Amino acid sequence: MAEIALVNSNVTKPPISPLGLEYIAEACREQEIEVEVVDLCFETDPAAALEHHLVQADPELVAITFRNTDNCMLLSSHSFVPELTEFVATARSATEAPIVVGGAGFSVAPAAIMRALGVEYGVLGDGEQAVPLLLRALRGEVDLQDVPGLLWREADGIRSNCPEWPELLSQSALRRDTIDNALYLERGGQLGIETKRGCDRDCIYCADPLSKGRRIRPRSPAAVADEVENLLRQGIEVYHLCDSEFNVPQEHAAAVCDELIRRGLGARIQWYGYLTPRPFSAELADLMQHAGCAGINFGADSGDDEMLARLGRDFSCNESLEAVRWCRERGIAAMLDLLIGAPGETRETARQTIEFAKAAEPSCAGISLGVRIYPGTKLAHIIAAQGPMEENPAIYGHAEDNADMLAPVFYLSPDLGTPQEAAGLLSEVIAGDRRFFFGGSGDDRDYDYDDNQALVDAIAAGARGAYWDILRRLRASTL
Ligand code: B12
Ligand code: SF4
Repeated sequence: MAEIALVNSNVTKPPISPLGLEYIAEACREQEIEVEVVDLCFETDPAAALEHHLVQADPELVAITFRNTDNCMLLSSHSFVPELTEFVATARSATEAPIVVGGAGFSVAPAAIMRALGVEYGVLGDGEQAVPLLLRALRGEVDLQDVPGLLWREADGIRSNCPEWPELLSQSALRRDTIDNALYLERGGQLGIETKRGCDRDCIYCADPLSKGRRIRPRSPAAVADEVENLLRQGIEVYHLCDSEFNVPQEHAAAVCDELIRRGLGARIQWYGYLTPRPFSAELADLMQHAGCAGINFGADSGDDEMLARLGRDFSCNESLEAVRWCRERGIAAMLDLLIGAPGETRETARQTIEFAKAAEPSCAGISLGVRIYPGTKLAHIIAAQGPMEENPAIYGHAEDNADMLAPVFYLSPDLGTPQEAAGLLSEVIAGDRRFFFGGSGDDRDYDYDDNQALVDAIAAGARGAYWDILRRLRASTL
């Protein structure tokens, strides 16, 4: 019998290891709480497996991780909420234990998910402190008010505590031995690791500062390197950083690289990460290369400085160009992630963005058409000020009965026309340039990683790395 069943509900392929759940499992273990990880990802019948494990484990608490509310792509929108609803119903029939849901997906729309699922508890933000404390609260040892980030039900509605965003997140070395990480590498092509949590930037569309905290909480470089060594012992050599932005702040990124280099790990591992074009420098690119960095996904967003300012970004197009050049000179693959269709976007700025990306000569570029709107962001406020969503011609997806934005809903600047017209315009400007990926296009330009068979097959055949890097090598026939 386990005290807590930790359930991974993310079953899309290629598989991404449930890093948050693994970190929570380690935190529980440190407090001598017995956990059973119920990973549904590789099960042929996930619901039946869930029922079987819960009946066997008979836990006091069922803790379900919910990573993505949807695939966040306007052209191929797919919500994961119906699947989660089914898993919750199965858990209900298998055990009388209360259910708590958390995770990156949960944290972008917590109250809405609580209402949609009817679960007793939810947690916005970190789970390492919250899950063990919730167990103690259920035993009457502490109050529900003591559990950071907790949402729970009372007669008059859903109550919530503020998250604490604690500094002390995971300074000690994590063992990373509660999940079958070798299997995730074999089927998923890389494994996640965090060097910090949180982001203090003001990009109008982004939910990360809300779901991960605005306070940046770096881990000690030694703890990160220890964790890499623990994973290397399991044969894991290819990683994807799970920081919102690895180079915010730049000094911490450099310190992590220094530590990896000092231990000689740079030559033994390959890793990828998300970075913002500022702060970046030739020196950081050097360090990253020596520390094993194989590729960087830059959130460049736009090729128009006024659009960047409207998006709340704090860098210029020139800085994106320079960042890509520094990578090219050092053999680090660089992807430019572009976001087209935000408020103020015109056919001209969209065209300019594609031309800018071509001129930057990245290894590849990805186009996200339309902006997913999240509750609590500046973008959501801008749109609310334009009147009811259902009457706003720039809103696509679920505009009606969706005030909490749990169902996928997007903004697309009216100047671009319908999503199909906008896609047509962009395809025309891309003009067959094979470096460009197009989210949700449904053809070989698609870089939606949700149930992506091309990736699954390439990984099964031995490809490793970030998915955009595998896809670009596939397109260039270098795999
Ligand atoms: C790195 C990353 C990727 C990498 C993953 C690499 C890897 N090996 O892990 C790649 C590029 C592959 C990727 C792919 C996708 N991603 Co992604 N990704 C991220 C990112 C930056 C980090 C995720 C992460 O691991 N964080 C670190 C871990 C430790 O945090 P965590 O999982 O949130 O867990 C903590 C808490 O949430 C909580 N918690 C977690 N589970 C539970 C459970 C309970 C019960 C409780 C109480 C608490 C709790 O405690 C944990 C520890 O504190 C996040 C944004 C972010 N900053 O989190 C986006 C993010 C999760 N991704 C997102 C999306 C949309 C996707 C894709 C669907 C995109 C696509 N269409 O292809 C795919 C899905 C792939 C898949 N199979 O699931 C969105 C989801 C948004 C949403 N609407 O839900 C996010 C939030 C980015 C964003 N802002 O848009 N992603
Ligand atoms: S887009 Fe990047 S830099 Fe901007 S708030 Fe989100 S995580 Fe931070």
